[in-house]
Amino acid sequence: MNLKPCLRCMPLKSDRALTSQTQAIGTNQEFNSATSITSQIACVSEQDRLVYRCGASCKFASPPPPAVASITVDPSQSERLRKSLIQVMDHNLGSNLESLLQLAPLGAKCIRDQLPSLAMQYERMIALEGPLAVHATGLPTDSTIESTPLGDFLSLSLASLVGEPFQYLQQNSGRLVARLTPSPGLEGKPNTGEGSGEFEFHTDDRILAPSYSTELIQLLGIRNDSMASTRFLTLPSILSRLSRKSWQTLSEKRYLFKPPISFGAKMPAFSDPLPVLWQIQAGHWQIGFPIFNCYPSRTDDEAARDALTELITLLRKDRSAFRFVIGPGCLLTFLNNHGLHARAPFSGYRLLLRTYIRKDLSPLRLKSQSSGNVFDADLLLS
Ligand SMILES: O=C(O)CCC(=O)C(=O)O
Ligand SMILES: [Fe+2]
Repeated sequence: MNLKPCLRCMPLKSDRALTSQTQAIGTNQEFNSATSITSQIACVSEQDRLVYRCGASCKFASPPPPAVASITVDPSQSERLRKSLIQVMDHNLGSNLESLLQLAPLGAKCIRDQLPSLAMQYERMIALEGPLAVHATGLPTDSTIESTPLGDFLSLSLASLVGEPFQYLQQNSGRLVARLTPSPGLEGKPNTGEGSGEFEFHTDDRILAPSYSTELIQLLGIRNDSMASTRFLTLPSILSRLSRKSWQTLSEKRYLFKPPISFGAKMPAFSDPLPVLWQIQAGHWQIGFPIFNCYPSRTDDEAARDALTELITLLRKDRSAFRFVIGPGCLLTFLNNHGLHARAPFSGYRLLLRTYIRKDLSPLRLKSQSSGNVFDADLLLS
């Protein structure tokens, strides 16, 4: 049989490559029907991860791991972890975030010892060798909402399993572990973590270059009275439904992005022209796309507008995203640029602790000429 390279083995390079790929592989519907005819050149969708096989030489022949790793922490494990984290914190002079950050490697050791599967999934996720998201329930939580030292310490310790936590000065009062709850005056506002209106599909902080923005977004639930849900839609699931033409257009520098509300009003009105989709290496795609803050860079670029409309329509119709209620003791951590996330509108009290995590903060430190873990986003632009 004449085996053709699969989609991931032959990444998009030029219009010519695009045409031959389209001929070789056809539409996504055809991927599925091809599966039943031959498994040799099959491109199958397993849950929402795409598995492409183009024969024995295919680099991607082994099935990928599940998109979301789910971990249930039982009450005795949770209690043990609470005690050991509190014991570490007792060595601390105060519960301010700077001193908790110093102790985070010790907290990470407690997690590694007591919840090894959670630690392992974090490591695999950030290495891009495992799930795109990790979901855990039953983690120890604080009993009050005014002060959350245990949640703060757990957040920093989890971050320290795989890298460093960080924050931007302009967001959430520059608090390293952001407290996501409606801010006075912003209640009901859509498309911001500081409001309670619907937060549509997005990645965080597209306005900043990928080397200055977060790799992981970690959300730890403290309270969620109306059980508002958070959705995560993986990039493979999006790409499997996007036309090849729009995929190509969206991967070109033809879009402008507005900064998020949470960055305040001092930012420039728009980014330079950027793509929505890009490759970090051949066949490994990433996405940076706040659905509510993206525009074609030229008003006469109809192809860019059509591709954007196709993507937005697909997302607004989506019923396949993973859905989580991040209640007390629930953790959802995902790769920012490997999917889109969204949150339903809600009423009642809700508090999540959000931590941004990168393997390495040196690009931000170098660019902003600052040390520490909180960065002035203005210095990271351009
Ligand atoms: O509140 C949530 O569930 C998600 C919040 C969010 O997406 C954000 O703050 O960027
Ligand atoms: Fe977000």
